[in-house]
Amino acid sequence: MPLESSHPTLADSYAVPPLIRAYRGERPETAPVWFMRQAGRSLPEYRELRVGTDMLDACLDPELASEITLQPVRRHGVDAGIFFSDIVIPVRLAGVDVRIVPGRGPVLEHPVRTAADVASLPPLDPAALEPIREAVRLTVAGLGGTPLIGFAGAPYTLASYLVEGGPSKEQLRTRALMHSDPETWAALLSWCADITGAFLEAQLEAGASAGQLFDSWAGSLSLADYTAHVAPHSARALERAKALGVPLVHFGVGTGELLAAMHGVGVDVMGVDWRIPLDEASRRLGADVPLQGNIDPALLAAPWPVLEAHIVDVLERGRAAKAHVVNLGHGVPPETDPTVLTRVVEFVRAHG
Ligand code: 1CP
Repeated sequence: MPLESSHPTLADSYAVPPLIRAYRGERPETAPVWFMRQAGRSLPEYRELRVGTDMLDACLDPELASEITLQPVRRHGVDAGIFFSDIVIPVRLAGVDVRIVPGRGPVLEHPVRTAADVASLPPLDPAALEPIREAVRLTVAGLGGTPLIGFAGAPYTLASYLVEGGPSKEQLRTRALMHSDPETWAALLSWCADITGAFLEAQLEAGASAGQLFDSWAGSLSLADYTAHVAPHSARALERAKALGVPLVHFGVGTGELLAAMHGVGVDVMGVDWRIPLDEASRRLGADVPLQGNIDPALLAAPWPVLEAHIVDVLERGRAAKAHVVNLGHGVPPETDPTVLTRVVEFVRAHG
């Protein structure tokens, strides 16, 4: 079902969308807004569609993935769709046995922990990405003038699931492998960079207007480890996307100490979680770097006046940067009342 707003006039069809203008460092009339994890469990229409379909199967069904991507754009009127998929999709498409366990996250039948495990990781056949390309084409057509953001997991975050075998708070085994067997580590991260880079490239080539690299768990690394053992692989993952000339965003959780290094892998925009204010992030990065963030997701459950005061503060501090795309500091919590998200969009449109 196409969106109601998908009937651009001739003039509109030549206009650059506010999101892309902000990613390029301009300040559109109001700050663009979208939410990480805007598709998914906070929406009753999503829960209804997903009944009886496994998470990764849903991602690989082009019609379903496209419809789920469009749902939050229709409901909230956000400035972008984020492609409905998952960071482990390229792992699955390479033929590795990974599942998403409801309420938990990605889980591997056989964790990847030794040199032999890494050596036996299969390459990703580009043809396997066809359901992703097809879903993106359908979604871009359905979105009309609203841009689609493609995404991929960064090599470190992806590797953490492979090594730990599932979600992990501190990635102890992963960080131990990094130091105890640097050669195996480098081979593992190169494999991750190749498959995740191909996943992102496929989305951009099929029509996504921007790309976001999620290094969600990089915040558990020291700056020295990030710089020596991770950043070069993240840069490699982005190489092919960079050649396409679309704006690229980099985001992690708890990465206040890593912001400059993460920007240094060659992205245009930095996503910031809720732990440091945007004016401080801008001080660390330099005022010419556009920022994305950083409403505390916890406050979506607070009384409106509390949330509103927080949003006003985020908008004001965001003025320190050259441009600001409003978002949360991490994903929408599953139990969020979706009407609150719509109200946030309306408030930002009126005040941002
Ligand atoms: O049954 C379900 O609905 C499963 C829940 C779910 C959903 C909706 C998972 C399992 N993944 C997704 C979709 C998803 N994953 C999207 C697209 C939807 C959107 O943003 O609107 C995106 C961008 C992701 C990316 C993703 N997956 C990240 C990076 C973003 C982040 O939140 O930091 C990570 C770390 C994952 C792994 C993952 N997949 C699913 C879960 C529950 C997790 C996190 C588990 C953990 O805490 O380690």
